[in-house]
Amino acid sequence: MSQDGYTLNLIDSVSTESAEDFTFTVIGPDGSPVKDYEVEHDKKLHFIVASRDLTSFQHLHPELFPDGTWSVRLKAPKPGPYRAFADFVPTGGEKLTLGADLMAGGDYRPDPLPEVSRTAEVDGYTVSLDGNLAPGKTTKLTLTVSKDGKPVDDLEPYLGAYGHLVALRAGDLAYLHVHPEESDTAGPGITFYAEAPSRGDYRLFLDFKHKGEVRTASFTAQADPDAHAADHTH
Ligand SMILES: [Cu+2]
Repeated sequence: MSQDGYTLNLIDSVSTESAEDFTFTVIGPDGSPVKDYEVEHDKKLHFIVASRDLTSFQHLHPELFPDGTWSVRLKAPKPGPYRAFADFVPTGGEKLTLGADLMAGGDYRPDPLPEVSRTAEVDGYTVSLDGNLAPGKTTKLTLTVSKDGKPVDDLEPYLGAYGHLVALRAGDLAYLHVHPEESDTAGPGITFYAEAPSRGDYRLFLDFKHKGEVRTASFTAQADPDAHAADHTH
């Protein structure tokens, strides 16, 4: 929840009934809310809310008020525990990802983690995953979008790239660092570099934009110790 003297401070609770204003602050090393942020991937802050069982994922862009309060409309799709992540760069500081837990009241029925799969379907799109995560190594992942059996080569830029990938470890929801490869082709393949912290199961969420709409394709993947490290350094 805290890193380098910064803390994610969730203020509101979340409801399963209706979308409500959800507010939070990032408390800085001086004890007051951070008001100045660098723009990264087109936004000052990326807010991810995932259910503990990893069957629900929301990637949101809250509004910043001058006093350092962030606000976004938020609804939980079902009761139970969630983890929220704020991904940002405070002005003059380093990139941070802070997490905090929140709970949607009601009867919690966790769903099992979906089976490991190399393809995901969303709204008539098929997204296929090439490459493997590997514990302790950076590897290359390529996601390829098609529709009705045809490659989609007119993806639209979203957050400064042709796709945005978030990867979370099953169980503790550890957040992986993923970097898009700079590309000037608009699909059908979108390449990322990711490093898994350990063996185990992970859930990958790819946001991509086509014909004006952002969709999310979700995959369960296992970190493979035998996968080859990518020839790519950060
Ligand atoms: Cu974002």
